Amino acid sequence: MACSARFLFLTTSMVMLFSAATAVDHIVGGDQGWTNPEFNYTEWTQDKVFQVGDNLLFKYDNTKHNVFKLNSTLFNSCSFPAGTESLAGENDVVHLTTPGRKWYACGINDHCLRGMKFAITVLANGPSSAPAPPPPSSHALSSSTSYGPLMAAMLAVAAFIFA
Ligand SMILES: [Cu+2]
Repeated sequence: MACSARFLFLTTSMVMLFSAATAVDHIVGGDQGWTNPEFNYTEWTQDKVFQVGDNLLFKYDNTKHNVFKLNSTLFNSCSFPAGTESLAGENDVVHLTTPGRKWYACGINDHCLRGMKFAITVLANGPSSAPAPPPPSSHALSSSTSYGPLMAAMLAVAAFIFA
């Protein structure tokens, strides 16, 4: 018993470490896919970590379901006004490119009201997303004066890139 618990812990830790280091494809709803208005998609999100770089994979029949990205107000009321962004296909891949709260729902019939909806919080992707810019100022000061204009130009370019 203790042995299997330890093994489980070890496995879970390894999975968590692995997922922290690599982009993850999250199949929305797991084995259910994006097909079942009775499935609890909110519950599905609860043991998951979503990070910038990960993908959401919506697997569904586009004659029966669709996917809307909503804001919190529309999400809470299951409203799909014209102009709201809907994904087109049958196996839609959503690239999570920015951190923050995201809301998704099915806009067919009353699926959203029945629970075919979920919200996630996308986390910034760890330390690699915020690399400390190299400290060029100290380097520039230590370099010889003849490199001054070149350094200034490089600094300007760096400032432009990192702005
Ligand atoms: Cu649906």
